[in-house]
Amino acid sequence: MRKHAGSDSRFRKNILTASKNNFSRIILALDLQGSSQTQLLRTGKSLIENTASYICAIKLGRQTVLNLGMEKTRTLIATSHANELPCIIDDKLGDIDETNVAISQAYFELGFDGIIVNPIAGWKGGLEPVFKLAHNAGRGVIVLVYMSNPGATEAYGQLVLQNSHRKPRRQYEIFAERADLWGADGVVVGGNRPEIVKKVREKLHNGIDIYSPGIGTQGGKVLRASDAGSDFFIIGRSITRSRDPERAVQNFARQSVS
Ligand code: 3DU
Repeated sequence: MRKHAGSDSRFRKNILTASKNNFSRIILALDLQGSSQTQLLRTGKSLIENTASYICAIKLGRQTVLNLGMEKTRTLIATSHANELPCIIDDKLGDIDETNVAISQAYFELGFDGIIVNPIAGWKGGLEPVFKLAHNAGRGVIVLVYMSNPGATEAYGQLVLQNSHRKPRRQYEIFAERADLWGADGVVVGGNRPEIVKKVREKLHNGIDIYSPGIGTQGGKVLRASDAGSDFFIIGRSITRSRDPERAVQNFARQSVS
């Protein structure tokens, strides 16, 4: 397959600018659930406002959009932008092309700056138009390469025999190569798997950033992931459920740029 042009997207510039301005490589994962839409919006806004100076982006889980509804999601994204923070939707998108395009278009119209996709859909008739749509609009595409949950070994870690290779290889290595080939803006690798982060880092040739969830509540450590090659750290509950989210995020931020 021909190599696709890497993106020089506005998304990548904006996240780097926010990261430099705030001395932080922390992305706040806002997973809002469990109360009324009005209360969820209030909670989300206050979490953004209390942590904005110590993070470089916001990531909303799909459940946040479903629970908030479209209009309040738009308001939350606007709050993120008012604090000069890009906002990523964690959809793990992986359907056929037309469905993928319809979903990503709706997200981009809401104001999202980047989207997380699942490479299992493949390029042709799968993710190709999502990359085109995103990159034409200066948005980012981040590809799942290895998740953080224990069961991720079942698929991302499985051995795969491809026609083009004699020896079986791990699924995640193939996904990392695809992300490189497709011109992704980033890949997701669980930060609680530093040994995998290291291997993925070696596979990425286009300055593609590694985004690592799985820090804090799921057992990963910023410093270990960072030493292994993670660029950004996606952190939710250890901040949002802390008694003092501002202090929690400050600590993570300090570690993320040390
Ligand atoms: O465990 P935390 O509360 O810090 O949240 C991590 C976030 O990152 C959460 O939104 C989850 O859906 C997402 N995520 C993973 O935790 C692991 C992955 O492999 C991919 C996304």
